[in-house]
Amino acid sequence: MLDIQTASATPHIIRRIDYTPPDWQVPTIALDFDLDAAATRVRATLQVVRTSAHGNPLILDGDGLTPIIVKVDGVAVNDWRHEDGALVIPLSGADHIVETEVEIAPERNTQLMGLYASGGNLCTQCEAEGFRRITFFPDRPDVLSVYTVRMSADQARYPVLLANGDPTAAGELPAGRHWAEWHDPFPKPCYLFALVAGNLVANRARFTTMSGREVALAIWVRAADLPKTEHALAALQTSMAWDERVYGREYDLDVFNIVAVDDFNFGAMENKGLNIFNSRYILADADTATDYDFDAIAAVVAHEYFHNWSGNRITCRDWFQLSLKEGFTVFRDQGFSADQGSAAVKRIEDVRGLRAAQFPEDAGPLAHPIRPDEYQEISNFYTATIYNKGAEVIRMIATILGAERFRTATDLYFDRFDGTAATCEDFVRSMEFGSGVDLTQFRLWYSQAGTPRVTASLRHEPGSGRAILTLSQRTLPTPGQPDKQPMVLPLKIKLFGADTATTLSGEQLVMLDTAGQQMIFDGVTERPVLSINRGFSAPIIVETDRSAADLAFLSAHDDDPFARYEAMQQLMLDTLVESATLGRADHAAVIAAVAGTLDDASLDPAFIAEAVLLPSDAFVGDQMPLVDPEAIFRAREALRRDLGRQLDVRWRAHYEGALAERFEYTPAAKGLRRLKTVALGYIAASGAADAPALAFRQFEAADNMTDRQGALTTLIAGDTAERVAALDIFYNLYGDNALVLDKWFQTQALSPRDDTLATVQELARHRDFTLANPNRARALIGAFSVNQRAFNAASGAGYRFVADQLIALDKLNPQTAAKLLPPLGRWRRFDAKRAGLMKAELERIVGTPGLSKDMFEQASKSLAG
Ligand code: B3K
Ligand code: ZN
Repeated sequence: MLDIQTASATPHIIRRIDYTPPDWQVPTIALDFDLDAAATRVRATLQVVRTSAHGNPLILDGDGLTPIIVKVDGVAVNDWRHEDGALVIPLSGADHIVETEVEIAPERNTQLMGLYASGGNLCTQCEAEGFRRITFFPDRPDVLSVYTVRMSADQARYPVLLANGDPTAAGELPAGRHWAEWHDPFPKPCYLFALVAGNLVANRARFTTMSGREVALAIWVRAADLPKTEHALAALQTSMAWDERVYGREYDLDVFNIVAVDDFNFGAMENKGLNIFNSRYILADADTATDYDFDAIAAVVAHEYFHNWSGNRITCRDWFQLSLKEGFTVFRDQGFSADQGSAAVKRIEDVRGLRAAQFPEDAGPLAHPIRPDEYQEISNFYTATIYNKGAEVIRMIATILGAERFRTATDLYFDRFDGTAATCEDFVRSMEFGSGVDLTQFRLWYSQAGTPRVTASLRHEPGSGRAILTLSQRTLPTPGQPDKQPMVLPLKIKLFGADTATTLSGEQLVMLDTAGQQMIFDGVTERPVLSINRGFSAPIIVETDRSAADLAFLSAHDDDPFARYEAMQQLMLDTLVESATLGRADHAAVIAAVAGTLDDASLDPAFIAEAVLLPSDAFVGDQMPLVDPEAIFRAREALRRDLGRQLDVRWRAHYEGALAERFEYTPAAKGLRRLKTVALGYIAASGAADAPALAFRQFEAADNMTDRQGALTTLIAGDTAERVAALDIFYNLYGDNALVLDKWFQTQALSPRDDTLATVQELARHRDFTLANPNRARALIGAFSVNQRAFNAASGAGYRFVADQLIALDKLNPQTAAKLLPPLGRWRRFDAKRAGLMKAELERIVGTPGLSKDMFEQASKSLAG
């Protein structure tokens, strides 16, 4: 028998430069599913066409499949081979019909890739390489086929049968069974295949497209969840209209179905005409979903819908091009969300997310460019870099081109590559052709990993009225890329006068594309203050010599809301880093700036809530040469306490100002709710005697989950009777709602309390905890491992706990386990003792017999990097 560890020790590396076009195309495929949770029969009929004058056999990928029968042109053959899971069939001609039959067991599929069971229903997930777990097929995105799918199943158990495209026929069968047939006229790669069989009900609506096509929309859920689908359905209609208006993209089938399932490896999947969603991104009502959940639902519904053009009509040639569809589609969904409420707050949230997830990735052992050069397991590359940095790269292109030329260029791209499997290069070239802008050097964003750092220093010569801005850039080495070239950095810049608080120069778009350059501003008659990277125009780290006074000035006067937020964040960061390093810092500048923001009646409460929040422990750690989790925690708590105490009157005024509101899901009401809970957090941080009672009152009186979870989060940081009571009440109220119970686990895993590690260890033995459900695993293990202080407990017990859980999870679901590994790979950022303990856990993982290649790749790269 093959020693699995030996197999892992010599990993199979797939390289981008090795791409060759497929030897065989499959213009049509007919699939026939005889569905059953224990044993499903899959018959596939493929029309295969040789693509050039080669003599190679047909190779059909398979994973865990055994062929029951293989036919060529209607005749059973036995000259095939079964090699590394794939079926190799010698064929003599240029065009054949190949039929195979296999049997699979959905109910035993714990990986949740391929056809699997969730909550008594059957569903599929194929991206990236799950289709090969269903049937033998060339499982690569550049093989596009027209699908016809027939399903038969027990009618009582699976009354609803759905697949891609439009329904074409259905009927009854003997013995209580029934069948349905679906046809998708749009050629697609197999990763977009989907079927669902289940006992589901639909919330239905209609949409008339811009050319007058009538589309029947439906969101399918279990009957009890039907009332929770209104928000997602409305978001779908809004996104369909938005894509017509903003990108000129129209929907193309008669039906659009969405199905929600409880067991899902990530957020949702854009299968053509049949999106399948993690139920957390569909189900919402005021009582069970937070404002954050409502927003995320709309964003994910839009994202998957937008993939119909950026992903499905134009797909990826190979998986190295993943950011072609993901980066662009994230950029599109961010634009959609920005248009639904406050664009400024949306930008702040997106940048916060980028800094929390992508910057550490770019600075660590798993750093990779948005178009990677190699991988072992493609599932490991659905990363913040591909998605979120990918979106920032598209945003920079849009900024450089300007709105009008960008739209011309995207029209050109959609037009030229419709119906094909394209590359990132195809996209960039379309941007160039559509705009006349040369993006030669800009292409480095696709090949170079790492976050560029820009140093900016502004010198004023009062005598000559000149201000000289000196800019320089560098990108630190990343694994496999020791030397970096200067990137193209579009920097939005503006100067303000320190005395008059007026604009000294209008906003300029400066293209920093060399290692260093200078800019001269004339007619600068008073001391200028620099506002740079406004709107976060480039996804970089900016280091300036601006004083605390200048940052405080910008936090009060900058007219770009993002820059205003950023100045405050920088001021807070500088203070926290100083305090964590020296054990003390002067809090006065931060307190004054926060007071100014709280007093500014012209500001949107949602913006105030973002601006007055301290940077996270993790982000403070990212600024330090080595992360000291305890010192950072103490510094942050001390600043929170001071802010709470010294601004007590203001926090209470804002808190009370928002109390009377009834639940409404509008941008204004959301902003007030957010500010209310932020204020409550500061009142509690001040140590005020009435804080637990105040929080408990909010917890009990809440008419929505945002207020209730906000109060719970505040309460469980403390050590009061209210804390225990709130946890019990919450559990008893929502114990039967899996999505809300996830919040109960997650809130405890994120707690700043001293005993969080022990609590989490106990929760892992709770009767409601299971590793089999990815949402639950992420709620406890994933949340705990980003709780910087608890996870990095000096004893190493946090590392050991997470490693134990991931080793267990890997046996069930390698993809979800591997996604949770990166926090253990951050050992270089910590002191020698912690680093040694983390490495020991990584080594233990790598040495685990039977480890998946998903985990092997993540853990071995984390050790080496
Ligand atoms: N395209 C899917 C992600 C698939 C992840 C596979 N490991 C959802 C999305 O990005 O829209
Ligand atoms: Zn996507």
